[in-house]
Amino acid sequence: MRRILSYILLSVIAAVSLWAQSPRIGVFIPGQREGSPIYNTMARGAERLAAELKGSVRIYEAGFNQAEWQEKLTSFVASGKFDIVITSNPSMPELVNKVSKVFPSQKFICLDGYLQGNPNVYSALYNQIEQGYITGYLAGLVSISGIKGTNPDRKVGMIIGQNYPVMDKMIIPGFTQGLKAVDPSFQLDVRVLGNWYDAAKAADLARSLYASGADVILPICGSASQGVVKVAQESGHFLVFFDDNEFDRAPDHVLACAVLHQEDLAYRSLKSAINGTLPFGKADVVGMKEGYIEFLSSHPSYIRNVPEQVRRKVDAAIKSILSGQLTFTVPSL
Ligand code: RBF
Repeated sequence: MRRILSYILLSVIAAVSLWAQSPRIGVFIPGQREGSPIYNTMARGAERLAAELKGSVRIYEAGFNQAEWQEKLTSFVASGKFDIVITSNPSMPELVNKVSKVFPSQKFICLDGYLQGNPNVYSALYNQIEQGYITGYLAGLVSISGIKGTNPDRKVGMIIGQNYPVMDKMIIPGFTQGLKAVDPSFQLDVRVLGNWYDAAKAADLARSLYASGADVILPICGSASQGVVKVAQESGHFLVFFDDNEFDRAPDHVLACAVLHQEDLAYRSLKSAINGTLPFGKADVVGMKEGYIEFLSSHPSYIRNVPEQVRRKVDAAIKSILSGQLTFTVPSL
């Protein structure tokens, strides 16, 4: 009996340490990696950790048909090949929660999403109000600055892939609050693309927005943003970006970029999952103070394109967020 018990114990220890030594990571991308930095950086974080620990990583792109995601996630998990599955976007926690009920021994990490209380799921939501506020504040200040490419209309645009709770309750309100901190009469014109890939349609929406008096557009539409960049370049207008450093795509037209440090968040949360220290069941909210949202205020394009008095005001706003003077309450989603 004692021999059997010690055999079982040894096998368990072997299995646990095997996981710790060479973890098998599954990355479920709800969309395509190409053209969506938020997915690419998640995959990079997983690849970095797998290389470091000599583990394996499988990256699965589920494509743009959202009706298929739950089934695809189910087959991905059913393969039983992964010690941990990581995914990203605010719609995934709900699907993961369902799939988790069917595979109760599978551990999940949901980035850019919020789910509390499932003992097999850890989630981390970005405080998108901060990212929205800073880019909105900058866009508003440049729009009224009178520099070439701006006009006196108090109008700024957004092109979004689709509406979803984080967009409607955090990103749009944060961006609007930033604009209105410059001048309460600012109007935000939001156009909905209906998908995350149609660059030609996004270009049409951008043309129409710029023609209606918007001088700055924030595109949050995945790889379709290529169409918006093209139109900004052709028509001599401005863009601000979320998620990643996008200056090189149009150095004279991209005014500013806020970035999400999703690669680090993926790397660190996977690493602590593997070390057994990730608080599964918990939902974190991360933002500027935690170092996961950053405004790229020292990039040469930013310094060249944005007048100094604007940059000084934006720096002050960032300082007040970091010091806790300016805070944004995260709504329930
Ligand atoms: N962002 C992208 O960059 N590419 C995508 O393909 C993409 N697909 C999304 C699908 C759904 C259902 C939702 C809710 C969000 C999606 N996002 C996508 C937006 C992303 O989660 C995030 O809100 C923005 O990138 C802003 O940080």
